[in-house]
Amino acid sequence: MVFLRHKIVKGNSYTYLVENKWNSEKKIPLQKTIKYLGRTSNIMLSDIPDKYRNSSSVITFLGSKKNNDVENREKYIQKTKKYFFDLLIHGEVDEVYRIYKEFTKDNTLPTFYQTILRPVLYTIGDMWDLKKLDVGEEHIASNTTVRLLEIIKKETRPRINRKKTILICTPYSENHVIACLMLETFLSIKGYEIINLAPSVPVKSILNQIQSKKPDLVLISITLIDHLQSAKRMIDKIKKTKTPILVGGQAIIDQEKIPGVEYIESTSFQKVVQLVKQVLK
Ligand code: B12
Repeated sequence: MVFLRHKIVKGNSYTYLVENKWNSEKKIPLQKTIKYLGRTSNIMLSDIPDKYRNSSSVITFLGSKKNNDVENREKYIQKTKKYFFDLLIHGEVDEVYRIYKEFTKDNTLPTFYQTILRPVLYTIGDMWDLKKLDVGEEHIASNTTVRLLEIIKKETRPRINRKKTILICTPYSENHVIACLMLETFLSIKGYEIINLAPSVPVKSILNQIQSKKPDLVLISITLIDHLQSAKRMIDKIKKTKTPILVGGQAIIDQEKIPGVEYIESTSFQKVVQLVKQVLK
């Protein structure tokens, strides 16, 4: 395993690529400097020997704020996505979690969702559609993602300070739950109390929850165009409770909208939070 060691000399930071090895005879870790990389702020991908470029500490460093080089960041994002894709389709949940933790040392949770997780899932979907990925691999990937999101949910300390409750749901038969889990973790960090009913619960149960918990807003995520009709029926019933509704997801793009309901076609979490605030004002 390699890592980067930074040394401060006269106020400047200099970096070394160091290898950590286990000495089984002495039962102690041994560290060996592989390469002096120079000024921390000037390090480029090309400074790292080929063999170590895929190492997670190198990938993390190149994407961190310590190294602002745009080209490096782009390469870092591409590499992380590629690595993440492989990990997801192989169900490597521990490594997936480790990469998420490293990435979010220098990046926010929505950045992780927007630049890594969502694009990788879109790629997985496209590859499945083109028959370049087996349905089993797609299922492993989505199950691994759900596991990761459950861990993120447990770890995020919700700041329930806005005293507003948001109910998240999908239309009946909609089994795509990942966007709802992302919204749940993201909005609970923003201070909202979340009731997540996704995926696919009967409308009656949603109405029961609305009656008993009185949420201030209902978020509906629709992924499949086939579910637009059932979503419409569901929305008509929820509208009668006078609870504001915000609808999003891949299925609504360029589709006819129901009057009296807010829609969001953007995938940006910033836009989501803006609109949520606006609706809840
Ligand atoms: C994982 C996955 C599955 C998993 C879902 C598992 C799970 N636990 O969620 C399984 C294997 C079950 C599955 C099944 C199916 N799937 Co699928 N699936 C996917 C995949 C690969 C990822 C979905 C995902 O999580 N994306 C990531 C999320 C975060 O992105 P997102 O939904 O766009 O959400 C973002 C925004 O849209 C927004 N947003 C979303 N909802 C909302 C709501 C609100 C209120 C707001 C504010 C914002 C918002 O915020 C999110 C963050 O930016 C997609 C590929 C893709 N393009 O997404 C295919 C995909 C969606 N599936 C597809 C298909 C066809 C199916 C099946 C019909 C396949 C089949 N024949 O069985 C079934 C249908 C199941 C059902 N009844 O729902 C197609 C849909 C094609 C279409 N245009 O209709 C896709 C696009 C794959 C493809 N390229 O062809 N799938």
